[in-house]
Amino acid sequence: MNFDSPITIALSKGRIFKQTLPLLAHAGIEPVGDPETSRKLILDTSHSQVKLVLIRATDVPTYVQWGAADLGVAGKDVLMEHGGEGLYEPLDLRIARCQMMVAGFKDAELSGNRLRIATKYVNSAKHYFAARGQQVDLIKLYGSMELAPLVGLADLIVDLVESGNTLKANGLVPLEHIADISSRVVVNKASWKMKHATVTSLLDALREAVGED
Ligand code: PRT
Ligand code: MG
Repeated sequence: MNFDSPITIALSKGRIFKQTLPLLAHAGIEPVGDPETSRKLILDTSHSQVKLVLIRATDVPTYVQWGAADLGVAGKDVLMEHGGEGLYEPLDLRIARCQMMVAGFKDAELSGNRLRIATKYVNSAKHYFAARGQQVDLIKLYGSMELAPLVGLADLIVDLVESGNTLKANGLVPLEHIADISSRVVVNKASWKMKHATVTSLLDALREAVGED
């Protein structure tokens, strides 16, 4: 692949990194060294024009929005919270898939007003309940949402569900589907214009790797 411009790609460690690697490899981009064991935050790749930066999943849209990375890979959940300002979202990589759900005890009340909802996804939860004309109190948490109903902190939670095992282990069930989640490529709007040829050829290679021709 021929890249005219240097490109920085923002990724988060963990499932997004692992599942993006084979797609990048299809574009001829492989990290130098073992990123999972290295503490380096900026990785060179087999392609002299391409660098990877490894950051928290929730920070990916911010880095790309401000042009600290030209593009990145982020979960739709993270993008819905961020709002998408300053970003294009041209490609669904169909990786790291799960569902955003309302969850709680099996017999939980879903319709009343002033329900307390604990979640990391306050914007998504706010929109979801507002669209149903329901007023709810949102409690922002940064993790372990499943605990909230068990200790009486909240009536319901909004969280990501993959196998359902985490909910089950805590005596909870998925109650309502909010959104299908997968990871998307996001591109900085200025990079899209200034580095158009390079961004386009990278996107083409990724699109081919995903199998969406
Ligand atoms: O973990 P860390 O705090 O470092 O950051 P992060 O949680 O943002 O990163 P990571 O790597 O865990 O998640 C990155 C992205 O993966 C998310 O933004 C989602 O788009 C996507 N993804 C896909 C998931 C899941 N599946 C998932 N199952 N992210 C989180 N989970 C969690 C979920 O929150 C719940 O705690 O796994 C648990 C449920 O899994 P099951 O299989 O028990 O249902
Ligand atoms: Mg996590």
